[in-house]
Amino acid sequence: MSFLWPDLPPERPAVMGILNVTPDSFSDGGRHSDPAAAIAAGRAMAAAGADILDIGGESTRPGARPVPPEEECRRVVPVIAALAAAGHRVSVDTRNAATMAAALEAGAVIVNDVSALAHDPRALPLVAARGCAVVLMHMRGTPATMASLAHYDDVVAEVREELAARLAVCRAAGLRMEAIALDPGIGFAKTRSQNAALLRGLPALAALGYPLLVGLSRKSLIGALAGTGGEEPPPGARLPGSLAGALFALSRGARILRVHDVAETVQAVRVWGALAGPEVPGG
Ligand code: HH2
Repeated sequence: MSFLWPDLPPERPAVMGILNVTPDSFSDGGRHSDPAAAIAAGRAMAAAGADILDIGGESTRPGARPVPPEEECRRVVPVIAALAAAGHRVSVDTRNAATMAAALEAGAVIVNDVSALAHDPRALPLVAARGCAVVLMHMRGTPATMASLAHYDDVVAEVREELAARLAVCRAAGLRMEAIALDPGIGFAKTRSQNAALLRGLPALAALGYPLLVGLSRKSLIGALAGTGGEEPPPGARLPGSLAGALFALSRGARILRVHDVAETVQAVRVWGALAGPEVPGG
């Protein structure tokens, strides 16, 4: 299947910068809650090399409280409109069809839904009608209930089966299949060891034939793997571990990395790509 995401470079991995316009996101909550600060942060990410700006107005951290779509739109639409008007490729991180519609209207070109278009029954027909690009992420339950649903005999096989089932539903609903990217949903209804198993098992998910997006930036898996003697670095101190995890994900077939630290990731990806590619540039 060819990769038809809105004109992303085919020859190198893509970097998606995370811009949460929320008071409560696990890592950057409250940093960009005023639109001007969020727009400036988005411009800075684009200047640092982000291929996509992923704008969200609802935290999906474990136990987070749902945000009504009206409030979510109030948070994200002005930011999306300004960044899309400035020529940046914008995705909207939402589970709500009303927010998707308003975001697409404001210039977003990708819908990133942690529920794989299952949370809101109007989301699937909306994305099918618009023909926009979409990220289908694996999760069980909701951010409020997912922690109790992390039971798998074989996490890689079951996540693959559940994503394949979602793909079948999307196909039947008339989605543009070449505009879909899949995401294992690191940290969503998985324990830390299940998250690690999924990263190792990415080739089995890539075999479904869709580009893989991976989001592990600053997540608790990184804290756990980086920690020593029971002490884990807090989210803001997880950059080195996040870069190591990102490069590992690329080596296992990830195509798009969803990250907080754009400039650092772009540099790491560039070096990794040059070394892993056929020739080292520069002679
Ligand atoms: N992770 C988060 C949110 N959205 N979307 C995709 N496709 N993949 C992910 O792994 C993913 C996601 C959670 O991270 P973050 O946005 O930094 O935090 P919060 O949900 O607290 O806003």
